[in-house]
Amino acid sequence: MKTKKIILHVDMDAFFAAIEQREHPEFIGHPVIVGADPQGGKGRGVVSTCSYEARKFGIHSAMPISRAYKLCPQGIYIPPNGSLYSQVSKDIFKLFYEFTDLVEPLSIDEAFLDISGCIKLFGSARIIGEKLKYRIYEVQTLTSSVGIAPNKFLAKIASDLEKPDGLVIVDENNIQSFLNPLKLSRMWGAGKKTIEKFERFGIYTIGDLAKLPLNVLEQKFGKLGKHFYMLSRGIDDRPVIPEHLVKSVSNEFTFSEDILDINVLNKTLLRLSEKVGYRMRQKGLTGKTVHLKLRYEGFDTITRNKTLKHPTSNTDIIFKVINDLFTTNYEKKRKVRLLGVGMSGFQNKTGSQLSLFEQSDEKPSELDIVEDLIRKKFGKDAISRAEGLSKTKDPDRWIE
Ligand code: TTP
Ligand code: MG
Repeated sequence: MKTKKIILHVDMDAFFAAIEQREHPEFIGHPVIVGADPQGGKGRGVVSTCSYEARKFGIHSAMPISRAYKLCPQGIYIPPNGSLYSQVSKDIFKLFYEFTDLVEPLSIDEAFLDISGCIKLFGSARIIGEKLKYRIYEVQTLTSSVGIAPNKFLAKIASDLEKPDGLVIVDENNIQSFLNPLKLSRMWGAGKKTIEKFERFGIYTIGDLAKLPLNVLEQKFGKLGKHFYMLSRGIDDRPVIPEHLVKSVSNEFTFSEDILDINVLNKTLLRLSEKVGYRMRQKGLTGKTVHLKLRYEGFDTITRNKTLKHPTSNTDIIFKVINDLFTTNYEKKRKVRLLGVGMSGFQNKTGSQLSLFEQSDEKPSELDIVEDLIRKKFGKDAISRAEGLSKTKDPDRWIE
């Protein structure tokens, strides 16, 4: 018999803005906007996030900063301090492990915890949710929102329903009535176009969707039909994958201003490839699949990948593939907000998954070896082939 799962999703409230309010108590109770410089309404770039006080003015993440300024000129505008936010994030994640080792990080401020095995120890799911929120507040003076449910899909919806400082528990006997009134945008995988398509059929809520038979959904949405069928009934079997089993290494970079300059984009891709190559080599890993993440102005994001014949951790090879992926997929003249490089399809150092006659490109180049030594001695950022990049990058914005 399959044991019942209990999944907890935790997401920090107004994360970057809340940290700024904590660091500057005089900002508490005021609209705080973290993002690009508004320059009196003429600024370029976007809002990273804003405090709940600022949300009352209609401001939200990814909104042009000039628009935010029009809506709330009296707001407190702050540039992001990425290294501080990364550190706070790391410290918060440590607290999750006080409850379970089954922690899957999702982003800088959210994670899934599989708490199925520790209910007895703590008493109940609700007690775990309350304790976790309390610990985060006790150590960090930051509020978080928690959702607890029989699966990831429901837990993630639940954590968002009563933000900020929310705790929502989905009763396993009332899943359908929990889902029925919710908008389709809550469905993982339902983008703008899909929602428009549903609306043309008079489907507006998850409850409407749950009335459709599987064959109709498959006819209209192909493979995604089954996915929507399952989710609209609250069925989701995805396991929580703990960090040490996450099978990829990636780094991304968010520009403080959206970028058109192809030189800056290329240098950033090289820098990211170096970082990923370095981390792979430190872990003794080689990988076969190279991933590119490309986010345009306004949060429109694509991911592309290519699988190599032979596994590698060689920076030159990673960069060459990334460069090819970028050149083929980048829509010229579109401003870029974020770039990411990743590797997956790992083999370990002994090449245990390599077939006998398969040749490995594992050998790091001489340059990789020298650079790794320098990094070990002087720190991760001591050297980069993307020379000159330091002039254009804002080091606070590296998020790993
Ligand atoms: P979110 O968890 O989406 O937002 P939030 O924590 O600020 O607010 P909420 O209470 O609604 O959860 O994202 C976490 C952080 O990631 C956020 O504080 C800033 C950053 N971020 C951006 O920089 N740009 C974006 O467009 C988004 C959505 C988030
Ligand atoms: Mg958040």
